[in-house]
Amino acid sequence: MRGLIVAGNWKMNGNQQFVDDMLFSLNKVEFSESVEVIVFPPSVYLHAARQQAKTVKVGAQNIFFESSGAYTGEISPSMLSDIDCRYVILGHSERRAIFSEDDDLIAKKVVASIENDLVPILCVGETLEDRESGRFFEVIARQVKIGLSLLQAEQVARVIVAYEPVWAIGTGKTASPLQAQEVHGLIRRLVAELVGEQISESISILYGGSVNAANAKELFSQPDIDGGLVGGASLKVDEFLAICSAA
Ligand code: G2H
Repeated sequence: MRGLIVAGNWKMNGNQQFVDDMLFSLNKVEFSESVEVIVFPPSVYLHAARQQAKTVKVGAQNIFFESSGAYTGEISPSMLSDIDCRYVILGHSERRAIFSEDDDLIAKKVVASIENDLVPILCVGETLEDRESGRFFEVIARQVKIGLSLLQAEQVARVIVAYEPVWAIGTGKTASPLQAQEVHGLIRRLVAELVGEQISESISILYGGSVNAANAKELFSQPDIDGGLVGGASLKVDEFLAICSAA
């Protein structure tokens, strides 16, 4: 039985006070055992957040694939392991669009994270243009196939996939539960073709893109939607907790 996950991607928001306040509030909550809650602060706050967090897990929003070296500005998978942060978001559409990350680079990060005992959340999703052309699943399938291409089958079982249609990110437009379910089902079928049904049925596929307290329950009740990757709404503690309760 796959787990439900609510992941709060804080992006480049907040400050030390925000981190302290959020973790103070989250630490008071007893989350249902069936839900895993993870927050993703900016990297400068990761260590402090990891030390404070009692009821939620903490992860990073990005890593580089090398372990160490002359890569100014980057953090490595082993550094994350070192501070016991076990999750990392990879291939977010903002990384793809603003920082020109391509599928091959993301694949290297995915395998490096697995080799360092991290759980990668591999983000995939189509632009509005891709959706309107009707060929959106070709784009998503390419992102999934290349993103997982450097892994052994059993390593794929440790990956979380997040479907985040670019047209729904931070826009207030959400994919309808049926639109999202359609893509999640297709992703699961594709993973089954790549590595077999057993692994494909075991991995969590999260939905992301303007998830909020009002739409979470219906999205999360779809058979192939195993929780959410939440951006803007994860910055407001009451709304984030309502989303966690919907899972
Ligand atoms: C998509 C999502 C979180 P938001 O980027 O990854 O952000 O919920 O603000 O659309």
